[in-house]
Amino acid sequence: ESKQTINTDLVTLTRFILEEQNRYAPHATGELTLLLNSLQYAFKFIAHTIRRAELVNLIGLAGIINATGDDQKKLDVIGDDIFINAMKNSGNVKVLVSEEQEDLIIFEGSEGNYAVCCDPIDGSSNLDAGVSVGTIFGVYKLQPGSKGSIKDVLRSGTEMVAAGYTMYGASAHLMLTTGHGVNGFTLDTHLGEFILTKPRLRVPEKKAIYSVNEGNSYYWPKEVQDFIASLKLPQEDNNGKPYSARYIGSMVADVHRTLLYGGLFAYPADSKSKTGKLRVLYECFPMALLLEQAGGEAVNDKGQRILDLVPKKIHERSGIWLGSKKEIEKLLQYIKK
Ligand code: AHM
Ligand code: MG
Repeated sequence: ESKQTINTDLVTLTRFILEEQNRYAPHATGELTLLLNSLQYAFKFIAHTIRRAELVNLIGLAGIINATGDDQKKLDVIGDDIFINAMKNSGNVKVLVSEEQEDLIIFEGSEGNYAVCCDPIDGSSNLDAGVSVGTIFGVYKLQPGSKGSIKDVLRSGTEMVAAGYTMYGASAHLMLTTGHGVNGFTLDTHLGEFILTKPRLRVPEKKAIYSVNEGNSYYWPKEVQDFIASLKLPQEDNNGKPYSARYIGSMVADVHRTLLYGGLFAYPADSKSKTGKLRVLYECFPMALLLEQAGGEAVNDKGQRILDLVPKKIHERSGIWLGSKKEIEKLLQYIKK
């Protein structure tokens, strides 16, 4: 006879955020707490929309055509709309940077004190194959006295007050940091709540996994070619075995695996993408902050700390290497040679 126990004292994201505020900022206004609530609404809405997407399209194919004859909006655009509306209506956001919007958005009616940078659906080329995609976000507090301007976001990553991502996979997984470590939540779709499932997550110190688009190796600088080639040789610190390769092609999913299992994820600059592919404000910074807060590291192709970069434009790109501490050490030894 099996005894089933059920946890009747769940830590929901809302509870967690309130408790964290009481612990670290008891005199805070609670504005960031409200903003994080609006963010979780956007994640739930996007998660729900992605789950239904294929079926909704199938209905379209079966002959029920949109009355106006419009093309069905791509999920990228829908995700962006959901995110912008959630931030606009939160009342706490003054400035928004979205990968899908060329210009910075300033919410004129808002009295909010925060700026949010986001990639609403990262990895969207994978969507049709049902591969995990995600929303990446980073939050700045407006500069003192600012009424909302580009200066509120052209700042180093060390100044972000919160960052994370939600991966839409078998479940929706939210990884969050407010500068006090990393905590992981899983969406219980029936409760409609993110539940704390990975408290105080730490990235393993080392793991013989590398994750990079090797199809670009022809374009890589020599030292990157040599470094990755070196990982394919038997390793003293890996029972004499070479590294394993893992590459999903969806940053959120590749970083999620790296956070949980350890290893190295990279998207270096190359002769085709001279400044790299991934964007500083809403791809590199949030992931770098998460990795550091979990005990890992994130550097650019020169070995400089990602979080110390200061972008000159909102869609600036950078080469990036992130992962377990020991794996980044190996890289640094190599590029300093
Ligand atoms: P996107 O923002 O247009 O979706 O591109 C970002 C994605 C990342 O999720 C992923 O790490 C990378 O592009 C994969 O690029 P590639 O197909 O060149 O390997
Ligand atoms: Mg992206």
